[in-house]
Amino acid sequence: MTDTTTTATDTSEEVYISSGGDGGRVGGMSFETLAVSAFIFGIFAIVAAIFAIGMSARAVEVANNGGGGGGTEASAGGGGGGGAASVDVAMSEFAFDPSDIKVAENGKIVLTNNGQMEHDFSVEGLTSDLIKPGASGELELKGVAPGEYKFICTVAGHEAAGMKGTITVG
Ligand SMILES: [Cu+2]
Repeated sequence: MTDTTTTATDTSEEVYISSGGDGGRVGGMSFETLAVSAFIFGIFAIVAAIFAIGMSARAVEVANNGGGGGGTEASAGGGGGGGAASVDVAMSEFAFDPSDIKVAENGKIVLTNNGQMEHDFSVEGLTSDLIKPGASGELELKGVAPGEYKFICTVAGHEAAGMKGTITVG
């Protein structure tokens, strides 16, 4: 009895496999249901994907807006600070600190003498007063065109000893 049932089942399976069409209807109910479920699931997946793409597009927009704002702030800061309007420079024996300076066009150098000797600051024919040890002074760079220049201390021997540097105006 049991063997017969098993055989019958085997037979129907064989029919299903071999004929396809008939088997599809008989044993295929669950198969069709699976197919429909997979199809529906697929549609949901596509909708979800489109939604996700839309969300990421918005995220990109927000990021771009944020970046744009940041860029505006950066350029605003850069306008005043490709070189700052005022740059502090310390002097000593025998160096300027910093020796690589960036200053805005028509800006000024604020000098502080931390050394034991008098020093000055000279660039493009403009020279500060001699600044005594412990004192401070300024050199306004009015009329100096944007560009890169060498600056020095004009006291005899100081440039050769190291009191020189590069200044970028603009
Ligand atoms: Cu000097």
